[in-house]
Amino acid sequence: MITIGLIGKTNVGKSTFFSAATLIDVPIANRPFVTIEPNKGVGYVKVLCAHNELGVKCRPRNSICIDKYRFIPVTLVDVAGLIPGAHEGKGLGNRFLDELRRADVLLHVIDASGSTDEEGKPVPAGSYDPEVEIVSIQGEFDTWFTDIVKKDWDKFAKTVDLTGKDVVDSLLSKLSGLSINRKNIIEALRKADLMNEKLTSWSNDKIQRFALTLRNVSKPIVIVANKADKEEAKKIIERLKTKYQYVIPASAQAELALRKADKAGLIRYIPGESSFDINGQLSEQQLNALNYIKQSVLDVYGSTGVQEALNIATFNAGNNIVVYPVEDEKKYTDRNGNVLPDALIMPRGSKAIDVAYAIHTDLGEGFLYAIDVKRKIKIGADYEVNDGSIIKIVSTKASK
Ligand SMILES: Nc1nc2c(ncn2[C@@H]2O[C@H](COP(=O)(O)OP(=O)(O)OP(=O)(O)O)[C@@H](O)[C@H]2O)c(=O)[nH]1
Ligand SMILES: [Mg+2]
Repeated sequence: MITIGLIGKTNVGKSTFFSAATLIDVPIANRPFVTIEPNKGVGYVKVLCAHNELGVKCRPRNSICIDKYRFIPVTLVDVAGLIPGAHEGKGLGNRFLDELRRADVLLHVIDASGSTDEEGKPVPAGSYDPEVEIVSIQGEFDTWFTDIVKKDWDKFAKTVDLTGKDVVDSLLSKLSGLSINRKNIIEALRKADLMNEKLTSWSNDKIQRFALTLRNVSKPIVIVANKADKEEAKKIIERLKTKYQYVIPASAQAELALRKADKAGLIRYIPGESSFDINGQLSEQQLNALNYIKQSVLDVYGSTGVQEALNIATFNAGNNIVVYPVEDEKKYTDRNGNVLPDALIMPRGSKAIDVAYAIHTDLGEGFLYAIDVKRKIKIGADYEVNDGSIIKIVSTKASK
């Protein structure tokens, strides 16, 4: 399962986002440093389910299907808030970032309404420019990451150069546990223009450049412009969109309210949609709250942004695709007759052999060939699978 980490200044709505995405109750309050212990839970990314184009009714096992959509689980991690200077121990410091070592992509939640100052204290909306915190909080994260890369560098570089070990392999094992793969290391070496330089000759600046590039490729960041329900957020979001690649206007509070109302049976709401249906009698207060969400969020931005942020993080920034493995290529089932049972999130560029290993090591080890079910062709280990592919693996070893 891929892991999405939430980072951000304190009191911007990280835990509200976490709770909205996972429906796990966690402490939320309008003051700094409410979260101390990390929260870990399961959220879902949403794709159009393959059952639509096949005209079948699916029976999912590892995921959930609602109407047209397949919801595929991802791990979400919410940690304590950062403030500038956290790496020097300010606020709660940044030691808790260790909880994000395994993150594959980060959501940087900001208070786009500018209603919390540098230290997360409430201030009038629009009176603080959150662009400042984009730079400073990402800087805190980068410092933490760079320190890990730099740790024991001299000794590491000498050993690698002396023994003539493969640089990529050595970096990979030095940084194991940071959810970094071989491709990430090669891309970072290339982008930082350090491909053919001996490690012992890297200056401090070069190590720094490598670390920052590696952070960028291995843990890309999507900005969640939260508290977008407040009027003051509009202008700020427009400006940020012109400067950063991924800026998703969001109201975690609105999503949390809609998901809770749906769970309570008051409304019918599918995460990520632009509207909801009211089920039955609601109090005037409930209707007013829903109306506020409709007018200040859904009608303005088209959704609450929470689902979109998870999707953009996983598929765009994280560069992943969805693959459906099946055992019966005619009926699209597993051996128990479940139609389109699993939806796997795989890195874009994955090959048939990678799909086999992702299902089960045995399938990978005994790989003979595979079938691209939609295209009805036999494929080899090196065949690159597409987004939405349905794949049957034929192996000398059966998966358990
Ligand atoms: N208006 C508005 N308020 C929000 C939104 N999301 C969160 N809040 C409020 O912002 C405050 C902080 O929310 P939290 O989720 O506790 O923030 P956090 O980033 O986890 O904060 P710490 O754990 O204390 O660092 C709470 O009062 C939330 O109700 C939103 O989308 N809109
Ligand atoms: Mg929190």
